[in-house]
Amino acid sequence: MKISIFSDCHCGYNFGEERGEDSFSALQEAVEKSLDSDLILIAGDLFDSRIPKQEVFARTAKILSRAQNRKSRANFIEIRNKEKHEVSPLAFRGIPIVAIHGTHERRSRQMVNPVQALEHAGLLVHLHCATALFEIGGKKVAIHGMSGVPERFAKEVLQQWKPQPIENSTNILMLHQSIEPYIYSPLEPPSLKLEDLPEGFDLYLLGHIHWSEKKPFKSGTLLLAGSTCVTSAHKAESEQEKMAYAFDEKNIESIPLDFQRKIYFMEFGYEADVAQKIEAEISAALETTRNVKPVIIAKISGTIPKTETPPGFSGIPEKFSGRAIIKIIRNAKTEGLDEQTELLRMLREQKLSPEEHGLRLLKDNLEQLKCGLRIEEIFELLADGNVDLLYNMLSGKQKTLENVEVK
Ligand SMILES: [Mn+2]
Repeated sequence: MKISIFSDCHCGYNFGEERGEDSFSALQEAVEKSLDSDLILIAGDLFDSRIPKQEVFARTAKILSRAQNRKSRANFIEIRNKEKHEVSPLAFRGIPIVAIHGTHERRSRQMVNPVQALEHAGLLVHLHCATALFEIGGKKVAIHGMSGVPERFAKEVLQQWKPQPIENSTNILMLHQSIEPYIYSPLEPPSLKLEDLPEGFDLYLLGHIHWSEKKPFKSGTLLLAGSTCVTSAHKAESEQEKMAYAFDEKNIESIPLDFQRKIYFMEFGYEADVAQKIEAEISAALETTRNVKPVIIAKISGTIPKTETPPGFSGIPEKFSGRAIIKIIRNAKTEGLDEQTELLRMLREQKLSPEEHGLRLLKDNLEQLKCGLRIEEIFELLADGNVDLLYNMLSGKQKTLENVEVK
C-alpha cells in the first residue's frame, strides 16, 4: 500500500503578493506526487486562514480534485465517532483524501471551517476525534484524526477521545498540536507531551510544526510532516527541504518537492553599524545564484543605547528585491524600555487591574509628550465634551489650558 502524506500547505499565504503562488505550487506538486497512492492524508493547515478568499478556496479545491480522477485500491469500510451521513460518498471517488483542520482553519463549533466545507463538497473526509477505516489490497488501515484545538485543551480532548488502535489494522494517529518537545509558538505552551500519546499505533503523524523530523517512537514511527512551503519561517526549517511523504505501513519515504525557496536565517546583535553588516551578509549569501528567489530572514536582537537612534532597515528589502525576499525582524530593545516590560509583567501577574494598567500607560505617555496635562484634566475635558481642545493639547497645537474658554 502507499499512503501519501503532507501537511501545512497554507493555501492562500501571501495571496496577491510576491510569494502568493508558492502555496498553490507546493500543493499542486504534493498532489501530483501522490497520484500513484491509495490514500492521501493532510495533517492540518491546508488553508492559511479560516475564511479563505473564494479564489483561494476554489483553486485549492481544484487542485485536490485531481486525486478523484485517479484509481485507488482503497475501499472505505466505516467511520467511527462521526455520523456516517456527515461524510459524502463522493469523497471516496478516486484516491480518498483524509484531513484534519489546523490552527489556521479553526472556527467555533457552530461555524463551518474551510476543511469541513471541502468535505461538504465531497472532496475529502474531515476528522475530529474520529476514525476512518479503509481496506487497501486486503489489509485494513485506520486513520485516527484529531483536528487542532487550543493548546491548553489538547491533553484533555485527547484523553476524552481516547483513540485506540484497531486490531489487525495499520493504525495512524494524526494530530495538529504542539507536543513537547515540539513547540511551534512559545506564546501558546503545549499541554501535551510526547509520552501522553497512546500506545500501539504504527504511525504518529504530527502537523503544525513547520520543520520536519522522523524517528522511531513507541510502537511505530513519529513523523513531523513539516510544511510544504515557507510561511513564517523557523530557524529549524532553514536547513531542510520541503517534502511530501509516502508510507507503506512500515517505512516512510521522503519525497522532496521541486519548487523550493532556500531559506537563510541570519541573526545579529544590535550594533551601530548593524544595517551594513546585514547587507554584507545578504550579499555574500546571494553570490550563489539560484532560479528561485530565496527568503532571507534577518533577526536583530540586543540593546539599543538610549542615546542612539537605530537606523531604518526598510531600505534593505528594497535594495535586494530583485534577488531575494527579505524580512527584517527587529527584536532589539531600547535601553530603559524595561519599565514597560515590567509593567506588562505586573499586568500578567494580575498585580494591576486593566484600569490601573491603562492609567499608568496614559500617565507615562503624558510625561513623554510633555504636554503639561494631568490625567484628571484629561478626564474632566472628556467628561465636559472638550474633545477638540484635548486633541489640540495632545497633538501640541495648543500649548496651555490657561486663558482658554473651556465648555
Ligand atoms: Mn501551520
